[in-house]
Amino acid sequence: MTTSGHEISEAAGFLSRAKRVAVITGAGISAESGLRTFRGAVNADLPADMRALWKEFDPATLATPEAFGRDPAMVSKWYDWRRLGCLAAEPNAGHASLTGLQERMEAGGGEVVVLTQNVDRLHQRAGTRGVVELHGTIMEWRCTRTGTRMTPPDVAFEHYPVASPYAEGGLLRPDVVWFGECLPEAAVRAAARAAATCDVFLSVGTSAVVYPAAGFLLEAKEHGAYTIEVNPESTPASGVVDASLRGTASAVLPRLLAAAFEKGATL
Ligand code: BJW
Repeated sequence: MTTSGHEISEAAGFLSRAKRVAVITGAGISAESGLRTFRGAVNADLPADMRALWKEFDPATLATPEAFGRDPAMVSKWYDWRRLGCLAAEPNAGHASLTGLQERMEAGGGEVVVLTQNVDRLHQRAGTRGVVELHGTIMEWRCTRTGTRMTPPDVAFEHYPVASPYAEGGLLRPDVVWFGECLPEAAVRAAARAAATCDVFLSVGTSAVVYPAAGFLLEAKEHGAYTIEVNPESTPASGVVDASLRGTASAVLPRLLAAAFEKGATL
């Protein structure tokens, strides 16, 4: 089901009057850049290699510190494969819309903070500034001994696991947040502040099941923000938000923002 013009128009009205907007994004916003989501329904229109990652791979054997401890070669190789996929991907109209919203609102004295669970850096490549990376980034790797971060070259590592150049016996691991690991403190602080102070909170392309990230929408709502979800499927957030806009990010965001820009005000 696709969202109606009336729903878009009402949400756009709130957006056009907002001074501060917080946006949380998930894997769905990058799906149209060719990157696989983790969960979600299998879309029959998609080729098999675009199926949700957790339908083909087991998160417990790949996305936990214990998995890396057990089999660092396999985990590193899998993440390096995904890193190369991110490098090959291009931002899409969904990412570009959020950059446009940020530029337009900042020009009018407003603020847009993009909180992302994505590790792919596509928001930054689309020109969004100050992106808060809640789950780190696959584009940087860090030494297991010293914590030193580095940006790998644009080609696959030669051997797995990857020996750290920074400490004897250390390994390089992707600088992402695995299950059971804490999110970066500064990112959590920035997200909590954005959620507590925004007038509109927009949730785009996330299944809203992974915490603490999924909690920021609830915090924003408790603080009185108008909440909007953009997702082709329903999620646990759908029953909570003020506007649930059904459709893909690249279809809905340009429509929503065009309607908001038309309504003017601070935008
Ligand atoms: C489109 C679309 C299109 C498709 N347009 N949309 C409270 C309750 C229960 C459990 C917990 C809790 N608090 C903490 C936990 C434990 C755990 C957790 O949340 N588990 C739940 C899954 C049950 N959380 C953690 O462990 C976190 N750490 C933590 O809490 O630390 C404190 C602590 C420490 C020790 C002990 C206890 C507490 C860390 C979470 C780390 C998540 N890491 C991953 C992997 C990152 C690295 C990698 O890339 O591999 O992050 S898991 C994976 O899920 C990834 C994502 O960022 C994250 C969220 O997924 P996302 O982005 O929502 O994607 P999908 O695929 O789920 O959804 C895509 C959506 O897009 C779908 O809805 C589609 O419909 C939609 N879509 N096409 C728009 N074109």
